Amino acid sequence: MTQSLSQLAPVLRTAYQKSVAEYWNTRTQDPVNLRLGEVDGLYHHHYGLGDYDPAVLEAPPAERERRIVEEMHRLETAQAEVLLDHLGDVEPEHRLLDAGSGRGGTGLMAHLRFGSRVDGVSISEYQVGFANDCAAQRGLDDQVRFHFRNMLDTGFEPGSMQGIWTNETTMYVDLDELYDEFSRLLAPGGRYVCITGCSNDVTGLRSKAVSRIDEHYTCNIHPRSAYFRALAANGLAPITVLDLTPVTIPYWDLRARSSVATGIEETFLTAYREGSFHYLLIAADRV
Ligand code: GPP
Ligand code: MG
Repeated sequence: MTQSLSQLAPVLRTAYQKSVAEYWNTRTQDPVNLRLGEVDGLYHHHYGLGDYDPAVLEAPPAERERRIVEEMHRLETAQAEVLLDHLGDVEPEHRLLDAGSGRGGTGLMAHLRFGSRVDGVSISEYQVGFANDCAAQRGLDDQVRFHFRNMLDTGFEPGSMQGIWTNETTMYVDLDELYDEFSRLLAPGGRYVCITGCSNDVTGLRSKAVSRIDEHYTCNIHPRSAYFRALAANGLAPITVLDLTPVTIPYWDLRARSSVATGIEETFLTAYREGSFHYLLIAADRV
């Protein structure tokens, strides 16, 4: 693995990137992610998919919170499985990149599923350290590595990656810059998978609820059409597009009733239900 000359430049290059790094570096006591990750050592920074078991809400008080946390974690892990389902045929000799790797949950799952070497990049040094500790605890630190690098300029070799994914991270970057880098990194025929929240530009400009989500996470949610424009402009041809909105709503419903709710739950439910926001999966091939 080599680093490009540009990688010698600072990882954080703009005031915005510094504020995003600051947000994730100081978010070290977040029960909504830590309590869930403690269930099995896979720490996620994305939302969930699928129906929850309503019995968890009726569990006796001594068990109720634990069962809700386990159920939310199951739904978040199911979301990562859906993402990995769309990476296509990945062999152990292939390399994979997790762009915006958080605390490393999806990256570890990808290695466990495919046997491939996985690299993750994040602009949060705290998250990189946390994710590498998780990999080491599983004895996988030679196969799954997390790096303090910018996903807009990763320093990995051209054509070195068979698969790349972004699991709820594209709202932190300019899509043209991002897909320019991915198109450089992907081997011909390599696959990119994106799960994201996007605003619905069919109905006009962003809604109040979408603006609230941006404010809450220090992000800039893109309109739906921006994804397809930027993919096409950078040699990435969509093969699958799934609207996951109906299958993520139960997760938010359960999360709103849990003790780990953060206060953003009703905003997501409003945005999804009013149709101003979608939860989308896009898989695209490098042409
Ligand atoms: C999930 O992370 C959220 C983001 C990466 C940013 C916004 C995503 C959108 C789809 C708009 P998290 O697990 O840290 O969030 P939370 O702590 O709220 O569970
Ligand atoms: Mg979370």
